[in-house]
Amino acid sequence: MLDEFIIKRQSEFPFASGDLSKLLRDISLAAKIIHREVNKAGLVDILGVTDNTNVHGETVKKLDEFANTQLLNALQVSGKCCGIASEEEEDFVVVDNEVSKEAKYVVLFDPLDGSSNIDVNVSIGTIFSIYRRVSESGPCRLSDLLQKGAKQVAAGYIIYGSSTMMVYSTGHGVNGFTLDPSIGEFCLSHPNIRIPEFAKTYSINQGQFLLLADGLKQYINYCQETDAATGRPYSMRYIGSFVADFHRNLINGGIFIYPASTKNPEGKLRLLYECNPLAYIAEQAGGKATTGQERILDIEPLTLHQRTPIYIGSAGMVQQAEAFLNPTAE
Ligand code: AHM
Ligand code: MG
Repeated sequence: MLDEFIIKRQSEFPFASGDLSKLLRDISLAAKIIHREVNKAGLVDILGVTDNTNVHGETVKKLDEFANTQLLNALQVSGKCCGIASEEEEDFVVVDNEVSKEAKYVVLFDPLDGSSNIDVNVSIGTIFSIYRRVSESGPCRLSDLLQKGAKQVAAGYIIYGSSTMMVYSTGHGVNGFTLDPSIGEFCLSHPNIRIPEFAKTYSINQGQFLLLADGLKQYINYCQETDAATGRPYSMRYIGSFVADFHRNLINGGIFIYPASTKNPEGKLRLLYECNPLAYIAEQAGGKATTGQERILDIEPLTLHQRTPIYIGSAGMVQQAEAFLNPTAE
């Protein structure tokens, strides 16, 4: 069970206070509530929703707003976090209540990633990232949240797919837990996940091909060429939910790319809420995550909502893609 696993891991660190464990358990609890709503999303129409009001006269929230509220509530009452930043909130939230006085962590999250898939019954996910605050005391400041990804003390995601899974790391490998809905518990199903060095899947929104840099176009052409020795052509798999595309590639191997393009010169995905946590998981599983030029976890963030291009997944495949992007690099 997830709770037992978290507590067991904590007892392996003699000076651990249990605060990080509590945060992880709070996030997993919010995830169960989000799971419940995601699973009945299709019923909303049957239950007679009109003008955003359900049969009980309550306002029906969009699922991503619902997920955001659940996580904010869980973290605000946890007492273990002094600041929160969410992809859904313009500014960060200072948690300054009785129970949070000694809190030394900050949490950042994308409450429900893959929003275009919410209404069409395709996998979506929650992504989270935890840091130790850098300011000594008082209310949390922006600088506590603007830390480079290498400083994360834990990160993970919950995928709401054919089953719901929580995958996370506290810097000692990656473990995956599947929710057993009959008992309402996450059970350890994927211990010590390692991502294969090479695989035969690439994931990119290929509809944007003409907007891409020449080096990346050449890499995509390479993926499509026939070559028995390397198993090409590779298969292209793209769900349009970062969590779901990443999760598949984490388990089976592959590369996911959301690049810079003439349409999105900075890429699309957010550094703090999406790229850093999944880069942390990728590295902890033996994979790699870069912008095409530099390691994602080394980027010093300047703003909460900044974007970055990302190449993430099997280490050998990310290196190979980089070689096409930077042909003169050693
Ligand atoms: P969102 O935060 O609005 O859901 O956008 C992020 C999503 C990612 O999950 C996914 O990888 C990407 O957008 C897909 O974008 P595109 O439709 O441009 O391929
Ligand atoms: Mg998102």
